[in-house]
Amino acid sequence: METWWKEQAVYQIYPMSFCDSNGDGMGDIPGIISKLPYLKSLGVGILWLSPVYRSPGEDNGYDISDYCDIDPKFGTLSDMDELIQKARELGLRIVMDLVINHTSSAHAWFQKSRRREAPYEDFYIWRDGKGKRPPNNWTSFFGGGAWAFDEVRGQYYLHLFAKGQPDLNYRNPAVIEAVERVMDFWLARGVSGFRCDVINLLWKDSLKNGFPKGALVGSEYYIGRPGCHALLQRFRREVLSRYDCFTVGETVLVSPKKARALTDPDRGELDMVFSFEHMDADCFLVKWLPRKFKAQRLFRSLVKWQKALPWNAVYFENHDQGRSVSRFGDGSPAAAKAMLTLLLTLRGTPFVYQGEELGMTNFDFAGMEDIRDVESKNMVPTLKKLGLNDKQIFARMKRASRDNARTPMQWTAGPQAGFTEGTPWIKVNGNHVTLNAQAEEGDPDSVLNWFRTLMAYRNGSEILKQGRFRLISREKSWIKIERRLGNERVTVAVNWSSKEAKLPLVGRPVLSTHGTRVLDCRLQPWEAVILEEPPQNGSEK
Ligand code: ISL
Repeated sequence: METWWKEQAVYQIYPMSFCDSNGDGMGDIPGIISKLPYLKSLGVGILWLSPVYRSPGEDNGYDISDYCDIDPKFGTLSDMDELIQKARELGLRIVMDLVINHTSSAHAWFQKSRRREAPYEDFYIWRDGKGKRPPNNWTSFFGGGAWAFDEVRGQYYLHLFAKGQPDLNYRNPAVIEAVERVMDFWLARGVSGFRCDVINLLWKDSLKNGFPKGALVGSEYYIGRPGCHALLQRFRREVLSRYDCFTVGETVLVSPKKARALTDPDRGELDMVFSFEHMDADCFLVKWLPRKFKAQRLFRSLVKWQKALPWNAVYFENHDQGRSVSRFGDGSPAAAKAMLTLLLTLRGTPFVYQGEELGMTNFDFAGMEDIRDVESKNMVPTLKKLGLNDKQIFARMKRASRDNARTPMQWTAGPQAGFTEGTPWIKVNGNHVTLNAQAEEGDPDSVLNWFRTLMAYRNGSEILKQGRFRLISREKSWIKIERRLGNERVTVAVNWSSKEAKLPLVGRPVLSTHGTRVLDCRLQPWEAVILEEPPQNGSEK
C-alpha cells in the first residue's frame, strides 16, 4: 500500500475551542491529551493542530510571535512533547500548522526589522509610501488596504492579512533559512508534517498596482507564482525529504492545473492541497456574497476535483468555514450523516474538523458582541461600503463568520458544554444541551456512532482507501459514485435532500444511515447507502 497519509483520515483540532484543562476558558494541550482516547475511538490516524505557538492572538494564533515555543495559554513545550509521545503510543500522529507567509508584528524578527537591526532589516516587505499614500493599491484578505505605516521605521510594511501579520520577505535568503530551521525544529521533535497556511502566497512577483476591480487587489502578483513553486521545492529538498512526513497546502484560489503542479510527486512540492471551489456552493467566490446553496453545484465541483488530481485532500469543514450541516444541509443529524458518508468515500485523504463528527451546527449568535473573529470585525466597514445596514451585516455574519466553526466543542449537556469550568473565550452554542458527544455516545443512531461505523468500514476497505473514483450519476439532489480497485467495486449513493429520492441501486447494501435496508431503489430523506458489488466478469480476486 501507499504511504500512511493516504490511508488515514485527519482530524483537525482547533485548540482554543477543544478542551480546557485549567478553567481559564481557553482550550489547551493538556485538554487535548485528556481527549486522546476519544480521538482514538473515532478511527482517525492523524491529528492536525491549528497553531499553538506563542502568539498575541490577534488572529487566533495565525499571528505567531515565536515559532519554537508554545503559547502559555496552551501549555508548555513539554506538554507538546507529551502530546506527541502519548499520541504516538496510541498510533496517532500529530501534524502542526505552519504559518510562514507572515509572522506576528510582536515577533522578535519584526521588532528588530522595524529598528533596522542586522540581520533582520529585510525580513519583511518594507517600502516608502507614495506621498501620503501607501506604496500600492493592494487590499488585504481581511478588508481594507494591505499596507500599514510603522512609525519606528518610518516606512510601510505589507500585510496581506491583519495589521498584526506582516508578510515575510522571501527574496531574503536569511528568511528562507530561518523558516527551514523552524520546520526542522518540529520535525525533529516528532511531528509528522505540516498544514501549510496560505502557502501559495509566499512569493510576491512585484509590488505594482493591481487590477483595481478585483475582490483582492494585487493578487495577480502573488497567487501561485513560479517563485513560490521554487521555494516549495527547496523546502522539500532541504528539510522535508529527511523525515517521514507529509504536507498539505492551504492554497487560496487554486486551479486544478496549479494544484496538479503543486502536488506532482516529480516536482517535489506538496503532497496535497486544500482547494476552495466547492466552498462556493453557497456564495459567489467570497463568503460575504451569499447565494442559495445548490447541491448540484457542490457535486459538480467535488467531481471536477476528484477527476483532476490523482490524489488530494478532501474536506467540508475547517476553522474558517461555517458548519457544513448548516450551510449545505438542513442542520439535522440525518444531513450530517449523509455528508460524512460522501466525505469519507471520496478518493483522497479526508479531513474532518472537530465537532463535524457530532453534526455541530452554526452558532446562535445574538449580536455582534458575540463575535470574536478579527476577519469578521474587519469586514464590517467593507460591508458598510457595499451599502449594507447593521441588520444585513449581522445576517451575513450569522451565515459566514468564521466564529461559526470556533464555538467550543460540545462534550456534554452540562455548563459550558463540558468544555471549560471557567468562562469560555467565545460563547458555547445553546444547542449543546441536546447536541453533545456524551449524548451521542449512548445513542446507536447518533452522528458520532455513524462516523465511527464509517471510519471502521473505510479503514478496512482497500477499495475506499485506494480505489479509482468514478461518477455514476449526479442529479439535482442526489449523487451516486463508484470506487473501484481491480475488479471489485463499492457504490455510494447519497440523497442530499429532505425528500425521498428514487434511483437505481445495484449491489448488496452493507451500510445505510437509516439502518438495515432492503434494496428498493428509494432513498429516504438524507439517506446514504454503501453497496458492495460482486467482482465483475465473474472473476474472483
Ligand atoms: O477565511 C477565509 C475566507 O473566509 C480565507 O480568506 C482565509 O483567510 C484564507 O483562506 C487564509 O486562511 C488562513 O490564513 C489566515 C488565517 O486567518 C486563517 O485562519 C487560515 O486558515 C491568515 O493566517
